[in-house]
Amino acid sequence: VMLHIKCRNSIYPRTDGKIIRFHVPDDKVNWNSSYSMYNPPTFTSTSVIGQPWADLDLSTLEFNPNWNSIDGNINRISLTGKYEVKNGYPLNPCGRTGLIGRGVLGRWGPNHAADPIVTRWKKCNSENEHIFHEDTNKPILQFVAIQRKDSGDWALPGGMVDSNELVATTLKREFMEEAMNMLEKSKIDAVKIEKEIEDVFKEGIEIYRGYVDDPRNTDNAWMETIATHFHDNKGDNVGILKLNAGDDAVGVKWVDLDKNLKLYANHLIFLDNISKRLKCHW
Ligand code: RP5
Ligand code: MG
Ligand code: MG
Repeated sequence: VMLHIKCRNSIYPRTDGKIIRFHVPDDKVNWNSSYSMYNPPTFTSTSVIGQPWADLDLSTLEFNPNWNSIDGNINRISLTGKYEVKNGYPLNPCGRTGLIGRGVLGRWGPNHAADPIVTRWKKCNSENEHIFHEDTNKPILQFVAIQRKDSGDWALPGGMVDSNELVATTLKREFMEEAMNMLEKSKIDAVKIEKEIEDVFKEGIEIYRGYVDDPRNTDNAWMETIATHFHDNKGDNVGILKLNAGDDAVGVKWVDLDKNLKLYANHLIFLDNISKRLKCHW
């Protein structure tokens, strides 16, 4: 498991700085290392309470989730393996975060997301030739990034897997919502958009499945994702799409892959994997 960083020693997001995580040094992250002073605050945002997509509070008598299993139509299985449940509360498989509760996450335990990584080669407009990076002499690859409304960070256009939804559906849906503003389009345009992305989304290669080092994670709720790569090699499918930010994205653009990018959560690791695969500039 990874050493999570973005969900430690920080102010909890979307709380106007009111919720501050308990300090967790690197050597106290693991649940097995004793930390007798550990006394984190408890926080579950009012924004999740009573929502149809969210769990009930664990103190609710009639709420008895089946941990580590498919619980009705809710997937409570972690991609990281079996997680522990202590005093009725699931424990973050990557260790302490300095916060008890659910924060702004809907589910106790794993919250499943999917991240589409859509790429094309950077080309010279007039000649249709690859552009090589001057330092590495390797061709530059570009991916579709969105700017998140909540944190302002640039990120992959990913989102939560709805209950009973296939991951393949989530990947397409979130791309269309966040990078193509599908929710604001007319029925006719929506059908056009679906048609336009069809070819590229046909062939995806899974490049990551597991825990996400997301700033919203807590000791009892965390993000997990399946990241899938869709490459438009000739650049004539998504390569020519009209990008338009929508839903919880406030910006969208093609970004050159580079190891120095600053991205949300641990999204940069996913791209590192792709750079090795396609032997592009990194
Ligand atoms: C990250 O949060 C995932 O990798 C995915 O990109 C995203 C899903 O959450 P929302 O965008 O729906 O907030 O952990
Ligand atoms: Mg979304
Ligand atoms: Mg999203």
